[in-house]
Amino acid sequence: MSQPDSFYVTTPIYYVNAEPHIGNAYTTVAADVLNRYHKLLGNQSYFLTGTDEHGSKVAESAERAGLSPQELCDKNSEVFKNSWKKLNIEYDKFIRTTDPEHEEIVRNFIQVLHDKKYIYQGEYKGLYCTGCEKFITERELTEDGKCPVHLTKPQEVREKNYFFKLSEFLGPLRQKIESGELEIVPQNRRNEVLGLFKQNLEDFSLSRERVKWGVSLPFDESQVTYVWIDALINYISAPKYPDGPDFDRLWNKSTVIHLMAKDILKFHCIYWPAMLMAADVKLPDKIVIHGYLNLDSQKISKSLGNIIKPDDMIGWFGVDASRFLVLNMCAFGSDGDIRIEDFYTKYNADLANNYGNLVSRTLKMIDRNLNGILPQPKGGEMPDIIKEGYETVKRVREKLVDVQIKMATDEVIAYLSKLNAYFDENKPWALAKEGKTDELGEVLYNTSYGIALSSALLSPYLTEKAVTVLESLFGKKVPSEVVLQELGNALGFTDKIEPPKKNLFPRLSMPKDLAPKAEEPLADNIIGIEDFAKVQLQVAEVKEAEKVPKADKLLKLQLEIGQDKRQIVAGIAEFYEPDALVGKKIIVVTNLKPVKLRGIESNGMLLAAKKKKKLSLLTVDSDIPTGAKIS
Ligand code: ME8
Repeated sequence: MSQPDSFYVTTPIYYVNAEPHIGNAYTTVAADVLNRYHKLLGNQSYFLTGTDEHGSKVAESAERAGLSPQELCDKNSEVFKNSWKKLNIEYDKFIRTTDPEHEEIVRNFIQVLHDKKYIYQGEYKGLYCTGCEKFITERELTEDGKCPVHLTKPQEVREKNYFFKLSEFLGPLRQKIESGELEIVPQNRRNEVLGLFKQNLEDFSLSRERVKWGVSLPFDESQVTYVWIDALINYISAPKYPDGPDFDRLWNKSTVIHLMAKDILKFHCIYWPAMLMAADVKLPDKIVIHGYLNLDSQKISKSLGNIIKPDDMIGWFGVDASRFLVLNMCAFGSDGDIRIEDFYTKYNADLANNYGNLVSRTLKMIDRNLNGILPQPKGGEMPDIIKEGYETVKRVREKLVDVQIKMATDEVIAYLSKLNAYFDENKPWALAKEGKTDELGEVLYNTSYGIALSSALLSPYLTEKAVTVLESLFGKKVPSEVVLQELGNALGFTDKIEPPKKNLFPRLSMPKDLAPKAEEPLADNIIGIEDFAKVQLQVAEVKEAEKVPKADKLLKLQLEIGQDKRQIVAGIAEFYEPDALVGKKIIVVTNLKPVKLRGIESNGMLLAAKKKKKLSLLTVDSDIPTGAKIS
């Protein structure tokens, strides 16, 4: 299949309610690397990212910060831009959904759907999670009724809304996904999307009555466009749907690739293409869905507050290595559990040893033993190690067609390992000692050739350091794509090769304050807080108390615990008269399995301190309502 030569790569547009974290950086670096790879391999590529600025989530954050929604958006979209700048992200356009041009295009697009009669009015009732900015079903909730992502209780919402006739497009859309006309990768996510068609996919509401911070509907100004619909339209508003000068080139004539994590798959793989079909607009070509970066097995997310910021990474490893590491800890498509020490291990293995050290050893030997001059190859067949380099370029290209970014990188790293082995097996230091200058020149030329190819292939990540290496080898700035265009030819290295002034990637050890705290060995009788948290303790008031007949030690107590009434049987008759207990506030374990004592049900256990022949009930030292929990 011949590849089109023009690509249009997008990331999700991120909510501005908080700062970017490495989860957002993951997708953005992936898109940036993909965009740079396309160009490196001789194609045209355009890269769009931006911020999602409407909706109740942003409005609520603004209110908490004492700002107007627009002020918060202006401030935080800059934070995103700055973070991306620090990470050397080179986007072509940064779209904001509060851009007036975007807002106008949202209204135009919705009007088209309305004119084509794909929008109707209805009433919406459901559970809404503000964190997700979406309705969630009872089935999706956790056991205690919370959103599984944000661990907050959703709100019950009932309002008049406008609905999109999704049902009309489900059949044709499914067919487009099955036939690969709309390609969803990787395969397991495609299957997940196809699985959604078997569930009850209903027409969805595309407007909101309660929400004020949004783009008003063109045919009913009392409602705003649902933030998700507003956001999805960014992909066509950026090239100015329907007839802006770039629309045809970027949307219709390019391979459109949307990148995102699995959280927003339904919006992108079902709602968005269905809306485009309704408006007679071409569909995206490829939807690429990656997994989550997890920290301690929990998704890194703003709402959960367990974030690593891009700045943290840059502080630990510098820009180039951060770009490399954030993307290459796990297969693109799978979830990756991050431990910070794994970043250090990978940094040292791939960048410090495999790449940086090889560059340094090779260039130093050329400088010292060959006066900085590599001999031209004798001609004839290319040596295997260089042919292997060409094969690597080919394999990288193949992996990128499937947007298997990590696999593409692994090809380069594997090639660098072979190059290191070639260097070590040929012992250039011994050749130098023995005065075998021709052979030495050949080994160092071949290694430098491999380094040049690897640097070109790593340059989408190592935007600064790979360029420095190429500059050392060629004596001037040589774009990576030019190096790759020379495949099959001898490379014209400079006649004054100098080793980089500074160690490219010095070995690093993890600072002590980042190391996970060693767990204290627990004595046999020590429990963790999670064990204690299993016991539910509450304040109760004794309403009635009486002796249990024929049992000297037992009292039967009737308790009030908040709204709850309970009976317990306690072995305190030797220490308390029943009447003295009435009105007392005591502490009770309220999640004990009920038991029967002398045939009487006891539904809880009171707490008391006991030593020798003394017993004292635990109580509270100020007036607090019954039912109050103890922690
Ligand atoms: O969903 N691992 O914005 P958002 C990997 N505004 N990727 C992660 C991640 C993690 N732990 N956490 C976030 C929205 N991401 C909408 C999008 S698009 C029309 C509207 C990345 O700020 C990943 O790409 O919540 C995910 O899909 C996106 O951030 C969600 O960003």
